[in-house]
Amino acid sequence: MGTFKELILRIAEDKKTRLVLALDVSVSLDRTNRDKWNRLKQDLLSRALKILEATSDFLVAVKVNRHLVLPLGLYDLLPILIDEAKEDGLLLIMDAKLNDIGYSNWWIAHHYFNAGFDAIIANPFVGWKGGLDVVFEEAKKRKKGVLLLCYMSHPGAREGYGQYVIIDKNDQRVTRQYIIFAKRALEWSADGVIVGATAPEIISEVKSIVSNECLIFSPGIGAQGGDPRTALGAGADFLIVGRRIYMAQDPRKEAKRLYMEIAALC
Ligand code: OMP
Repeated sequence: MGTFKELILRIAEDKKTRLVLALDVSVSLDRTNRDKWNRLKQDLLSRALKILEATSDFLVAVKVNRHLVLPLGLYDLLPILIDEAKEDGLLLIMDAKLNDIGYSNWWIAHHYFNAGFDAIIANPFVGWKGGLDVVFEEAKKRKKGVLLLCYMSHPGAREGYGQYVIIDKNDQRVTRQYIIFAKRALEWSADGVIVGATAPEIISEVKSIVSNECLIFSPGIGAQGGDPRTALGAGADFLIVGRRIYMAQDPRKEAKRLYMEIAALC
């Protein structure tokens, strides 16, 4: 069994695809309607499984966010979906955006890895010592992947990920926060970084730093305005796509359309 990076590249090569589905379907569970909970949760699981079945031919991985984990439950109904994705030969990425002290981060990552996730997304803002060090150790021990946020896809990303940081107090030299994060991803041996497809010029800058050592995953295609051609052209290795696929009239058709578009570009 290889590392997460090796596995995802192998699947990408075998299936000729670079598409990660963000399976963010969800449901509102109202405490006053507790009787309905089980039915609504079962309906949500069926919906998610249907989308997975329709699109899995075109995917390398499925990214799950709390939209789905919270209503389905990590050790309740979610394992059914995880097993199905694994049977389809897909990897599972947990979008946890880990952002806490090490002890808490460790437990959160430990649970997601135990539940079957192959990689987890973390926020480098919390730093190494007593922050993400234990997550990387746990991941390494279990051959799991860690992907670091580098520059997010929403407009407000510039306020944090895009801020200027003084790197030398004496001569007031500055750099951008995402440059520091890209270098940190290399230093920490992260499997990948997340850079929004909405910022292709930043994808290029990050690519020039991480080269092929660290994979670039780009969300923000479609619903957030990013474009597959521009993101891949700038250096993204994988595209993370949610609403454009699962909200489409025909998710299979939409996933296939993206798959063909990617195939023509890679
Ligand atoms: P769509 O906008 O529906 O395609 O979904 C994008 C998915 O990627 C969602 O699950 C977001 O939470 C996630 N995401 C971003 O949209 N932007 C980011 O900068 C980072 C992520 C992420 O970490 O996956």
